[in-house]
Amino acid sequence: MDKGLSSVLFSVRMRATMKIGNNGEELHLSGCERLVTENQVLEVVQNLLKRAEEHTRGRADMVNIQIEKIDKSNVRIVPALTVQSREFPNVSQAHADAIAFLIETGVSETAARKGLEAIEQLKTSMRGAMIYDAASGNRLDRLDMRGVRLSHMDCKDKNACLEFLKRNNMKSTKLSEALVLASKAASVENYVAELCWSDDPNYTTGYVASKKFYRRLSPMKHLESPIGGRVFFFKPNVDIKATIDFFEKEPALVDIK
Ligand code: PML
Repeated sequence: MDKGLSSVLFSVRMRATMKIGNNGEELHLSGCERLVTENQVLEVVQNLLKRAEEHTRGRADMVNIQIEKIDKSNVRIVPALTVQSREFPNVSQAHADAIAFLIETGVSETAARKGLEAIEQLKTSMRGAMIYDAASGNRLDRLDMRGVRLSHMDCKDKNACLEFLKRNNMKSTKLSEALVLASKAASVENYVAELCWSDDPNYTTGYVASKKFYRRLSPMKHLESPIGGRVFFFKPNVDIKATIDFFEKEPALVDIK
């Protein structure tokens, strides 16, 4: 790796899996993305390894860490979505609010309900997200459990990001990581909305996002449920290959204030 070049950043990506069942089927446990300067790479790798080992759903059998040099001039700066929060007495009321929000952003009721059911009906965690047509509710990405994984992204200013988490009373980085991901996704052409909740059995807050807002909703699932996932809704005329390329390959730093 080149030394001392301020014109480069490093994308550090971690993915952890565990083996389940008699035939050792691979279950996605956790994944995380950072975009950092060269002198931060080692520390970030250590943190990501620790995180893979300490996942609430179990201990990883395989951890894959990829480090890739990125030319800073290719990195896009993306504004963070505006955060809102709503709490409900139960999951069905939170889901009703999610559906209403999706419809307001331009997702059809059919597509909104199909997206919600798609997450509810998952049997295990998916590595990536599903992409749905916001009008018909048909799935547009490859129809498998891999889904589409957003990659090459981070907060633009790490201190501002820590301040933001403090202001929101968050001990974990789940909120800032999800906000980075949602903001990068929302910046792409033909994006309409997103629906997501975590597969962490101890974490019941999820969110819906539009081109402007990131609305946190609680509870989006029952405590101890290991089922969570992510659905993006796009306009029917979306170029799905270009969108997946953007999600997976284009580096972005999100300006969280
Ligand atoms: C995930 O683990 O990818 C989903 C995280 C959801 C975070 C919701 C929030 O706290 O805003």
